[in-house]
Amino acid sequence: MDTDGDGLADAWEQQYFGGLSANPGDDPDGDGLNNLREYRAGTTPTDSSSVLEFIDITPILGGFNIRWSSQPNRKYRLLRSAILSASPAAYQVIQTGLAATPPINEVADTTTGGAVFFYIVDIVE
Ligand SMILES: [Ca+2]
Ligand SMILES: [Ca+2]
Repeated sequence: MDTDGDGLADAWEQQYFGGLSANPGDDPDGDGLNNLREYRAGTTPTDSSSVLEFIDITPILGGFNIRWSSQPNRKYRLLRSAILSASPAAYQVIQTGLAATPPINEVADTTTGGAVFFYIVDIVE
């Protein structure tokens, strides 16, 4: 239920903020994820150490091994671009529907052909 229609479930707002006054665009813990993204990622909006982020991206034969922090009951997709400044919409989806294996998800992208890429990890559901 989302009675104030801000995209944040009432129970979630109550749990972390004690009411329905949380704004989806605010980032009260200053970790770079706003409340809406914390809600979707399953991270804690009042704890800056709880965040969706890459842990490391390590060169391997034919590409990179990519690890990120994950939360239960989520699915992720991995995108990449050869151009860091490309808009997220221009990033290419490499894999999607990746089921969470908390606390860490790991994917080997061995399709880079030796090129350097920049990666984005995103929530599918
Ligand atoms: Ca935050
Ligand atoms: Ca957080």
